[in-house]
Formats: sequence, C-alpha cells, structure tokens
Amino acid sequence: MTRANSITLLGVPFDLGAGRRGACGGPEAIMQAGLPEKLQRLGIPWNDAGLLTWPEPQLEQDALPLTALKHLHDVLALNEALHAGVSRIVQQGSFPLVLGGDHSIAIGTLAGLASHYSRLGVIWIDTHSDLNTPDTTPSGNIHGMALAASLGQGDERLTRIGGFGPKIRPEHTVLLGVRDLDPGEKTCIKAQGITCFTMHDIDRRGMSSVMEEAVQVAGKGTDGVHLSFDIDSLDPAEAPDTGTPLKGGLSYREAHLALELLHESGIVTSAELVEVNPSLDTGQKTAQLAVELIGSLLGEQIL
Ligand code: HAR
Ligand code: MN
Ligand code: MN
Ligand code: MN
Repeated sequence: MTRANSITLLGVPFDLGAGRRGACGGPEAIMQAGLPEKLQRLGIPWNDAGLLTWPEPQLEQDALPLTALKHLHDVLALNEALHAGVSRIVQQGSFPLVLGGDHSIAIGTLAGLASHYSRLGVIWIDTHSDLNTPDTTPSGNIHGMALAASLGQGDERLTRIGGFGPKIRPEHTVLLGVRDLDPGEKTCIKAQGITCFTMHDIDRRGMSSVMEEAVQVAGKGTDGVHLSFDIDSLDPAEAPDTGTPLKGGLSYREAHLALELLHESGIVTSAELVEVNPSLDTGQKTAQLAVELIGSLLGEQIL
C-alpha cells in the first residue's frame, strides 16, 4: 500500500445495478465475517467510514421506461455520493477500501479516485469485463457497464459522474480472470487495446506470470492503481454467494496469489471488493473468503 497512512473502509449497500437483489448486504456480511479482527491482527491502522448513504432519486425520473439502463437514476444518485465519499478518503491521505454492493459502484469509486489521480491504472479481476453500453447490453443491468462508463463509453450521465470523464484510459486498464464476454465487449477490448488475461491465459501461463505483466501495464506511466475485485472471478465452488456465478473460475490459491503479488508490487493505492450476495448464502462462506482475500491484499503472509 503505497503512500497511505491508514485504510478507510467504506460500505456501499447497493444492489440495483445487478439483475438479482441481495448484494446490498455485502458490506455487513464482510464485516461480520471478521474484517475488523483481520485488520486488527495485521496491525494496520484503519478507520470505518460506515455505510454510504445517498439521496433518493426523484420519482418522476424513475417513471421513465429505461429498459437498457435499469434503475439508472438510483445508480446515478448512489455513484455521485460515492464519488464524494471516496474522494474525501483520498484527500485525507488514507487508502480507500470499498465494500460492495454490486459492481455498478465502481463508477463512483473510480470517479472519486480520478479526481485525485490524473493517470489512474486499473486492475479489474472479474469473470465479466463489464464493458457493455446501452447499445450492446443483453440485460440492461448497469453493473455490466461499469468499466465501459469509466472509460467514457455509453450514456453520458454515467460517463460524467462527478462532472468529468473519462476517468481512466484503455492503455492503463487490465482485465484478469475473464471467462464470459458478450459480442460487443469482445469488440471493445480489441478496438480499445485493453489488456485482457482470460482464464485460458491464466491456465497456460500461470497466475504469477500473468500478474507480473498486469502490474507492468497498470503501473507504467500511472500515478495510482486501483484494484476492482469482483468475487465472481473465483470458481463458484469457493464463492457460491454471488449474483452471476460461472464455473471455470479462479481457484482459492490463484486468487490469493494474485492479491499477494499485488501487495508485493506495492503499486495499489485503492481497492474495492464487490458482488458478495449474502442473501444467496448457505453460510458465511463467500463473505469469509472476502475477508481472507483482503488479508492477502494487505500483506498477510503464510510464514
Ligand atoms: N455481461 C452481462 C451483462 O452485461 C453480465 C454481466 C453481469 N455480471 C457481473 N458483472 N457480475 O461482473 O448483463
Ligand atoms: Mn463485475
Ligand atoms: Mn471530484
Ligand atoms: Mn462479474
């Protein structure tokens, strides 16, 4: 964790960017699964900014039939507030650790970060690329558009959260763990030249080699690096409690190794962990996994 003097946790209890409800319970589930105790044991100075609040969007706007942008006005209201919340944490010299919530919250997180970092690198670990736009989305769910919006693609209300955009550039953006892309997303990755390490690449090269290159791409010529970690990147055997599970994901050790290597690189200046959905839970398995993974990101070692 470069530069920051402490970590600040910010919970974002929001799930209207996803097709399934329930990710709004993510922050509380992760705290209850032992994140405070984990941070305590690691001896890291930390603050709890609590759960983000945001104003209700106006009813008149919600009445619009927005099938390609479901719950747009809720997503906008949430992300404006999150932009301010994350920006304040960076302002205070602390490392923002945002707990989602569905992945649409990355729009606000990245807006808050980009107010301070003019050349922000992003490592996006996810089954999906979240590169859809209103023109390419098969679902209308905005969590599938969060990376596109941050790159300046799609509806202007989403691309200009915080009053500016784009937030990040394709040459500093790395996707990792990908195994489900829509046709428009494939076109976008190729056209924009986004670095994309699929599960196939990880199978062939191993996590260590792939992460080394990811760190180079996101770290070169940037003034900060954000980790956006979607828990659905893990195999459903490890992370069953998430809205869009898909077989063939990262193993428990691959995910830990990725985060251990990120810690070792020292380039990460902020992080978010999203898509834990405890309403689907049979126990605390996925929230516990989230706590363990955060431990690796923050420097927990075996020996
Ligand atoms: N690509 C699909 C869509 O746009 C599914 C993406 C949603 N799932 C996520 N995002 N959890 O990472 O609807
Ligand atoms: Mn995602
Ligand atoms: Mn700002
Ligand atoms: Mn995903």
